[in-house]
Amino acid sequence: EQADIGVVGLAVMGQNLALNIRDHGYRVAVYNRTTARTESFAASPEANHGILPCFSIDGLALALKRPRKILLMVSAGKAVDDTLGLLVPHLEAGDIIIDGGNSHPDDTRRRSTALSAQKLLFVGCGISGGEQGARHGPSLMPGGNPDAWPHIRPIFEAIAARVDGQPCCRWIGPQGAGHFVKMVHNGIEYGDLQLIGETYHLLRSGLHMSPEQLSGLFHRWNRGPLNSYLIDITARILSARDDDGTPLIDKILDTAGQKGTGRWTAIEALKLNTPLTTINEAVFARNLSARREERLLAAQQPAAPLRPWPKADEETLQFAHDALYASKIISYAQGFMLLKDAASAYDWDLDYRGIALIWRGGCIIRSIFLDDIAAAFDADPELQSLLLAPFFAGQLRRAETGWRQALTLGIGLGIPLPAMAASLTFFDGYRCARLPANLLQAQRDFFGAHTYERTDRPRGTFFHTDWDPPDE
Ligand code: NBP
Repeated sequence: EQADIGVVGLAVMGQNLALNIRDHGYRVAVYNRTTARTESFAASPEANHGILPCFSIDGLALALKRPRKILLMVSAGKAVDDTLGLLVPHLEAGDIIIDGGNSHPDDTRRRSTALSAQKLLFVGCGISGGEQGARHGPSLMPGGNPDAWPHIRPIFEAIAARVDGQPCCRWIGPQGAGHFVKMVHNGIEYGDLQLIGETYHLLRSGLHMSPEQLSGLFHRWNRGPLNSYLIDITARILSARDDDGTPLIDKILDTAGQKGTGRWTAIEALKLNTPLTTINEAVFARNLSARREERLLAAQQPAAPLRPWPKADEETLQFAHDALYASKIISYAQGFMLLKDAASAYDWDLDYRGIALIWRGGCIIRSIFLDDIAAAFDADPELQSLLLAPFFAGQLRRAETGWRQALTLGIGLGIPLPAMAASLTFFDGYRCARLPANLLQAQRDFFGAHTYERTDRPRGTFFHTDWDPPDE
């Protein structure tokens, strides 16, 4: 009996997705470049039925029902091109290849165009949720050739996470749209992690709260508007103890790793002129954390005395809460702003409400907050920015005082809060009816004759002043 779908690449993600698909009643053919991996997977107790190991590409092609559906779960980048190069000669018109890795959206666009010329249907699918998501229900963001969607939809909707009975899987758009949305999801994840980290830093190093106390606080916050997977795991991490009974968190080295999807998000924002300040600061903060030796040298430099520590009273904790919540609103507003800018640059018709809904399950950024975002787009599908939605505008108004207080506290105590500060200054800039760009335009006109527009003349009329006439 032929298989319904093939999975190529049997590392963590490929194995778990193959098992997840099998559990929904599909027969799955599997192939991996290194045969030993295929053998050990096929021999594992979990793979004892419905999994068909293949040891060559042509064997895989023969094992699949037509049109063939092949899910690639290999390392992003060159491995995808190498694998496509080997696969394509064994496929025929109408066959479907889905790249489920974290590929760059530009690569997906390129592959999509090249493969459609060969009459193959290429899909770039963002898959979120890591190992657990892959096994029990990921969030799926498929995009690419829309003709592929009816063929893969039943399988994808079956294996996806579900929230309120709805699968966390929607067709995103053509070409690289699915991978773009996944990339922004990862960028938002960077922002969330950094904002939680800054809050922890302020309270742990600034106010000397113990990991135990902080665990309790995060558990408490998890019952409010911050309720999310990341707040939950933070609370659990902070209560974990090392073998000697002391808090494990205090022993973990403070240098962050990264695989690059946050950096891609930052770069795409720069390319599209999107002011994605919170996520960009989150990327920079990881870069700074990685320079540990340099930081240790700098830490030995004499410093100005700081004002004494205030107490961690309920009011101060509320400031920290409000700063985290408000900054998170800004970060998501900027993330959706980037999606909108990409949609207009690439001519995609993105469903912003749908995107918020599919991030509610399976994803690392899953939270009740995403329901509020979906509701905002539901109330106004043309919504220009989340910051203009009455709900979020109201939440920011309520949080604003505490947000400013928390940042003032951080500055006073010498605790770096780059993403929170970037969020607040973005908020202030976004609401500013008159920015100092008038002076900037004058300066540009002064040194480069770049011209300027005037407040008292129609837009589109450009003026130049001879700022520095030679002395008579
Ligand atoms: P890895 O990203 O670690 O990739 C390992 C797989 O790629 C193995 O099957 C390996 O085959 C194959 N591969 C490589 Br490397 N080079 C190859 C080549 N030139 N030709 C053919 N196969 C090649 O696996 P993963 O962690 O399961 O992730 C798979 C994808 O899913 C990645 O794009 C990743 O970014 C994405 N993703 C991962 C997670 C996660 O939590 N891990 C979450 C979401 C998305 P071999 O056995 O022969 O070396």
